[in-house]
Amino acid sequence: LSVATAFEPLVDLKGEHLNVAKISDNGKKQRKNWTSMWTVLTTDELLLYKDKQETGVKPGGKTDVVQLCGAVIEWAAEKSSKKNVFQITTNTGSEYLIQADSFPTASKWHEAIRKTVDSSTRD
Ligand code: I3S
Repeated sequence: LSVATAFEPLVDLKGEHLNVAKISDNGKKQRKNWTSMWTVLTTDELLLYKDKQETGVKPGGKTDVVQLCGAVIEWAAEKSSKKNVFQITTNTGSEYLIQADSFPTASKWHEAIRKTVDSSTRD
């Protein structure tokens, strides 16, 4: 690892619509309910907004915040009949399924979130 790459900032993915189903809230099982969410990756969180418009409006207007420090991310084909599904399990036991019909899109988010999990867990 070169010095340059070691200090490269993490990619903050610009927002994109992804399908999200929260299937567990802090260990409590939730009924699966797929929703299209405007998804934004920061250096240590995945922000889920109901609408793209919400991002600019009010601070605290986030619909949900997925803490990535100590989270686990894995592909989860067996959890859905949909394709390209991966799961994020937070360190408090919340579980989110994330899906996009486009494999490149799902793969790009999976990879970026995985890197964020790795780096925020290492810090
Ligand atoms: O894992 P499940 O229970 O088969 O998930 C399906 C259900 O949540 C279904 O809603 P109902 O609560 O009305 O059964 C959803 O409409 C489906 O999308 C879920 O399955 P997929 O395979 O799409 O994740």
